[in-house]
Amino acid sequence: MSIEKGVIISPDTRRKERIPPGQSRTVKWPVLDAFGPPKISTAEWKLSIFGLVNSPVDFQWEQFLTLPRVKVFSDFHCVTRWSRLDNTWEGVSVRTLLDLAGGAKPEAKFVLAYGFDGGWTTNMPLEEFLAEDVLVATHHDGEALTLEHGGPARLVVPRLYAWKSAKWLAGLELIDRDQAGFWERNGYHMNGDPWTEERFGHGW
Ligand SMILES: Nc1nc2c(c(=O)[nH]1)N[C@H]1C(S)=C(S)[C@@H](COP(=O)(O)O)O[C@H]1N2
Ligand SMILES: [Mo]
Repeated sequence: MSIEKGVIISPDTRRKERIPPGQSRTVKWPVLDAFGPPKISTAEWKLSIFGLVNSPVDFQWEQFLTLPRVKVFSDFHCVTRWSRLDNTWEGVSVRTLLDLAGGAKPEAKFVLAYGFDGGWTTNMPLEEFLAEDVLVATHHDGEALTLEHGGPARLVVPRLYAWKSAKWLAGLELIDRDQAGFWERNGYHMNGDPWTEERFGHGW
C-alpha cells in the first residue's frame, strides 16, 4: 500500500511480522472503553498540559485546531488480542504541545493522561510518550474521530497497547514518579509493550 508523502511512519509498521505475539488481526475497528463516551461539546472542550512543565497551558478547541498538524501511519494493538493495522491518524504531535507548555522540567519522568470519562487515566514513561509517532488525534483515516472512538480528540501511542491511547483526552500531566492509571490499578502493566506482551503485572 502506498503512504502519502510527509506522513510519519511508525517504526513497528516496517516489521516483517506486524502482528505482535498473542494478537490477531481485525479489519473492523472494535470500540472498547470502561464507561462509555462522556458528553463533551467542543465549546466546553479544553486540553490541559500541566504538572512538571515550565509553563502549564490550556488549549480551547478553536485554538487547538490552529496548531501545526502531523499525520502518523501506525498499527493499533488492544490487549484483548485484536490488532488493527494501517491506521492514518491526524492531529497535533505531543512534542508540539509540550513545547507550547515550555518543555518538561528535568524531574519529569512519567505522564498521566486524563479522559473526560469520569476520571479515567492511563500512565506511561515520558520517553515512550515523546516518541515521534505519538499525537493527539482529531482524525482517523481521513474522517473526524467519532465520539465512540474518542472524538473530538484522543491520544495515540502506537508503540504501546491501545489502552494507553486515551480517548476523549482532557489533560496530560507530567509527573516524577510513576502512578498507576485506571486499568493499571486493575492489574494492567505500567508500561504495556505489545512486543514483549507486557499485558499484566505492575512492574513496580
Ligand atoms: N478515556 C478513555 N480512553 C480509553 C479507554 C477508556 O475506557 N477511556 N479505553 C482504552 C482501551 S482499553 C482501548 S483498547 C482503546 C480502544 O480504542 P477504540 O475504542 O477506539 O478502539 O481505548 C483506550 N482508551
Ligand atoms: Mo483495551
